[in-house]
Amino acid sequence: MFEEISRAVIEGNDEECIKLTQKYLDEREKPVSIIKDGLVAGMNVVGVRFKAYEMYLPEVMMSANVMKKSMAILKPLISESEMPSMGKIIMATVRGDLHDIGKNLVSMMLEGAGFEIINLGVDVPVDRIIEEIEKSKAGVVGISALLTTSMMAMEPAIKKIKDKNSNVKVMVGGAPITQEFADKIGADGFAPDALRAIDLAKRLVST
Ligand code: B1M
Repeated sequence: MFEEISRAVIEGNDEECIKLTQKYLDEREKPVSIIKDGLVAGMNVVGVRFKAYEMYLPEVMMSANVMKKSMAILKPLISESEMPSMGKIIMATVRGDLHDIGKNLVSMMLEGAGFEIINLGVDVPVDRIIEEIEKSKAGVVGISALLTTSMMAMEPAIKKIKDKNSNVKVMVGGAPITQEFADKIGADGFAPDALRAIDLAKRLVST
């Protein structure tokens, strides 16, 4: 039914995707169905192809952006009960680090998988994260670092977050981060890429 819009997402064709979104709405299709069976289905294919090295990063980012544009049209039309959130996740690049391409890609993919993302940006002080946990009641925090210097700020940040909110789960990622490092600094999980970040986030919200 929604193969055409899935294809538009996979091909990163924003004009086509928006045109089809509007067409389906005119035909009285449910916004939730367009999202789940069209956009998310397309993004799932992108994820699988990315993992299999059949698609590269710029293409994945184009697909995620295309999906975002259609989501902006569809989201205001649906109620919370029609499409319940998978959970809230606060995303931030650690203090001292200005890299955000990977974190934003992970955020977009998580959003596509149904999570509500609160993206705090780059160079984020831990106190800002803690303030947001209290405000949003998010259950998961995702911290990204791309520098071997800034990754050292992760451990004290995690400790402070956990001291204040013992139930909050912290996931980490970024090019220099390894599973071993994540375990050593007390993170609840590590994902090497955006796709595995989705699996990890699903696991963290259910534990
Ligand atoms: Co910078 N930089 N950079 N840089 N930069 C690197 C990281 C570097 C490896 C380049 C190099 O020297 N070869 C190097 C770090 C070396 C080190 O620490 N050992 C470096 C350096 C040194 C610097 C500066 C210090 C340079 C300078 O000014 N002298 C400076 C630092 C500024 C600062 O942060 N304080 C700097 C600045 C910049 C730019 C601003 C110019 C720009 C960033 C623009 C931006 O992000 N808006 C930049 C860029 C683009 C890079 C490279 C080229 C690319 C990074 C990137 O976006 N990769 C990078 C070299 C490289 O990696 N080849 C480099 C693509 C992105 C999709 O991958 O972020 O790894 P990545 O994300 C992946 C996974 O890691 C994972 O999923 C993503 C998708 O698969 N992931 C997560 C990421 N976050 C996750 C979070 C999760 C889970 C998974 O859960 C929470």
